[in-house]
Amino acid sequence: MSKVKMISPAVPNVPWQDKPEDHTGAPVWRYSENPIIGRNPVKGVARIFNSAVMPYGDEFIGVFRGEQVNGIPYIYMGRSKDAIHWDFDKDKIQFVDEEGKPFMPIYAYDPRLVKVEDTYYIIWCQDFYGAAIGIAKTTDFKTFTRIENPFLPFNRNAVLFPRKVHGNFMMLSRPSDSGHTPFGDIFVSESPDMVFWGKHRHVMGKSSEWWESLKIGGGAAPIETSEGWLLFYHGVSGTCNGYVYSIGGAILDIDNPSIVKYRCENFLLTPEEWYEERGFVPNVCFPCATIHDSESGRIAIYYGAADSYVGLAFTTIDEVVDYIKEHSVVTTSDTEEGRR
Ligand code: BMA
Repeated sequence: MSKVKMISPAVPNVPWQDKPEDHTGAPVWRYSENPIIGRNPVKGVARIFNSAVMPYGDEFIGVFRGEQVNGIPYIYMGRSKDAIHWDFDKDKIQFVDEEGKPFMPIYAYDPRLVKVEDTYYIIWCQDFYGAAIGIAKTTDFKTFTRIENPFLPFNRNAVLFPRKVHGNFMMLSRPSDSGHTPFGDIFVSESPDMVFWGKHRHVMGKSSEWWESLKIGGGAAPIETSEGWLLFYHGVSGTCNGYVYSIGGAILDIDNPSIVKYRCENFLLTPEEWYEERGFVPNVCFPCATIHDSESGRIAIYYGAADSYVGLAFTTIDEVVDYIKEHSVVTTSDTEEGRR
């Protein structure tokens, strides 16, 4: 039994592999059979990466960034019995507007999938006169109704919290430019209805740590724990050979998530394996989801690798929270409420 509690359902069939005995370093270890999704996974789709999955009944469901053979990214649905082997729909998700009429974005990438109360929300990056956030909702994974775009352009990496805080939906995002943004901090915004967003607060910015010294962005939906919201995010370093994306960890205040309680100065996972270092964009570990079991404390992290594959890594709630706390460095911009 874990000493840190995850306030979420039990998922006894969470994918899992024990930590290898010779594992050193951060308390996150890779699945030995990575990548779990290889190239050309669906006819007409060259690569699947940066994708989000979650439990659904006794099985699993997910929304996947599928890079079509014409280079345009779209979102595809997948289902799995074990959260490792996935069956994908042949066609991309067909979004409709509130009247049920077809309403497709020009492109859609980096989807997150979060259930709040009885509704599943898909949040992604799309064109809204430049890179911005799109959202759709579904209750049955058959009809996907787009709702109002939450933020003005330019923005990326929107991540919804799995429950309301003080009666409001909460969403992280990363204001950006429309290109390969060389800057970026994580902000949080609130909404009473998923339409009107405000009360914007700064959560945390790039840090002086080299691995996240250029920009950061939200990753998986925060996990509610007895210590606060556990956030796996990405941190980017700008090298002379391009960006390097690593996975970081922080714990946000449970009642006021704009306040960072702990932030790990070390990365939790950084590109080391061939499928992370070699691909369409080398040196990318980009987390988008976790599956976690509140009974055993096991956490499976899903991350895009090198903009080409999906990788799976594991940790436990106790190990990762202990490590983040032991190696925590927070600045004033992390711990303040972030309103200026
Ligand atoms: C970011 C996003 C991600 C991508 C990453 C590395 O700006 O576009 O989808 O994984 O760059 O290319």
